[in-house]
Amino acid sequence: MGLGIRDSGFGAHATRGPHPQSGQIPNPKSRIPLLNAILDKDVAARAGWTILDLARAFLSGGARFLQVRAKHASSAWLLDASSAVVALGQAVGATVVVNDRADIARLSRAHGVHLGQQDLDPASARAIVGCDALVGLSTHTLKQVDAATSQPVSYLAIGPVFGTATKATGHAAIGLDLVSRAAARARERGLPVVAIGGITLDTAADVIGAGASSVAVISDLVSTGDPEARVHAYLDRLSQVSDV
Ligand code: TZP
Ligand code: MG
Repeated sequence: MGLGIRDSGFGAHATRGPHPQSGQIPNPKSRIPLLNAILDKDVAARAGWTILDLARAFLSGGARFLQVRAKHASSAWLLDASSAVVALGQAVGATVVVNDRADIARLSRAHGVHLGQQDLDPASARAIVGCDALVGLSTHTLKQVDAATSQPVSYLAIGPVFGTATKATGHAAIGLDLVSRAAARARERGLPVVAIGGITLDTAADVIGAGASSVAVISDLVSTGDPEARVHAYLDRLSQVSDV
């Protein structure tokens, strides 16, 4: 059984089966929201926000692709929070994915799960969330990008693009050139690329210009104290560089 995906905002990606085929999606840039607004429990708390209030602010600002991320929370907390964010997202047709946890994604009726290289492999995660759900996978090198394109994934993330204090990735900043190369390779296989790591309002447009379909942002969205306005500013700026 799938997750009962409604309009996930990803077009063809939401219905991607377990075996993605090359060229299935001719223009990935048209099928993924430009901003992936990440609700990180720890970053939110440091900025004085609860996950739910921050989700409301992101959605009010126009974000339609959220990820719930809580590395140090209990399973029970994550399920409650994810379920609540999914309900908020449903009201406006936003896509919500859960970081790391395919089980929580399924139980919360999220649209999918975002995996890291150390999490469940995409096929195993998809066995939990279903063939209609989104499965995203973080990558840090072209080798990982190439390996990921033969996995049952819906999108790839690549990063850190720039230096970031939010996560000790163990990888040096990859820069825009690698974003371009990763996006080109992924696009050949019909997969959009979400770029992540150290992205700010001032650099987001360049990242999209380099070929990413979407920018994932954590700390910069809470950096001004007005995340709703910040999200709005990102969408405004990104709509000017997007070719869709
Ligand atoms: N994966 C690679 S970098 C990163 C993750 C989760 C953190 C990005 O956070 P920020 O605050 O947008 O730099
Ligand atoms: Mg992970």
